[in-house]
Amino acid sequence: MSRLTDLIEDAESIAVIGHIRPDGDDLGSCLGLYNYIKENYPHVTRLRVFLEKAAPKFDFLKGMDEVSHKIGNDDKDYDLVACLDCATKDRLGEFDIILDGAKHSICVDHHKTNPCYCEFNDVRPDASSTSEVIYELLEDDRISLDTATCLYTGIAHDTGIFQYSATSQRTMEIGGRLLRKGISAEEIISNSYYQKSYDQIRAWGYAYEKAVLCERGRCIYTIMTWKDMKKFGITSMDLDGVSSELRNVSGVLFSMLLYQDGSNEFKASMRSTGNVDCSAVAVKHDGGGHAHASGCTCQGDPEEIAAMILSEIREQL
Ligand SMILES: [Mn+2]
Repeated sequence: MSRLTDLIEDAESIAVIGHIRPDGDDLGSCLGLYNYIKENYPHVTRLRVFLEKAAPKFDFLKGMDEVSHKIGNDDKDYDLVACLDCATKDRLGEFDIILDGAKHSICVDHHKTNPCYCEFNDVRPDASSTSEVIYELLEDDRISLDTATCLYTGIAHDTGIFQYSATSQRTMEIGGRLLRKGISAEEIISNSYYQKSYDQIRAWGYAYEKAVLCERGRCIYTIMTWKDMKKFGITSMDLDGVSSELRNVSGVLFSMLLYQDGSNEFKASMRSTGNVDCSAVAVKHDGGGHAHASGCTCQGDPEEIAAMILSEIREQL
């Protein structure tokens, strides 16, 4: 039993909400919890999951076709709202109205920058993923194959396939327990993590070609404008992973993808390693995340934004 399941026991209507531009961990944790409630708590008469539209590669997750992308008139009075993997209230996007109207709320997350904006908050910065935290809050023997598939997807994505430093012994144990449910781990990883479209690999190639190595080889960044994305017929969602790949360049401690998100607006997707904490820089610009993976939004010329962020990172080198 956990606070989360206690709250579920006492609720007849529940909304599960994720963050804007949902990633694998957000989708996996939200749909994992959604399926778990649906399968184990028949007394919950109104259950919905709210997420922005996700990349089609995640369509295999059970419940994806039941996700609500818009708020209806009757979505403002849930007994319980669970906000998952969402580091700030802002990142709930338009779904924040659902949180405001709910009787009770709980936030389950692993972002160390989370200010605990719900009534109850279970934020574990040491956990590899929100999906891992959700697993800890549920009962293993009530987790179905569908729920296991969702949670495994979330853990695999947020750990870079069990690679990043937040991958603990416990993470691996949970991965093993989810495998025992009979999930198709190879298919999940191949289809949702590594597989790319032809347009996408060409766009990634272009992003690499434009990458600038600086700070004596310790930093690297690249910029993708709307024009660039249009040229390859992709959206910013297709660039998910570019920043992590750039960090693989030998000698690099900090990598960044700046992609256009408004006529005068760019999003910085940052990755770092070792002692470089990119979340400190993200927070400065009203963003957030983890020490080694974070993001923020900045206005202005992208080269100037890059110069500004690099000057802040330089202090940590
Ligand atoms: Mn996450």
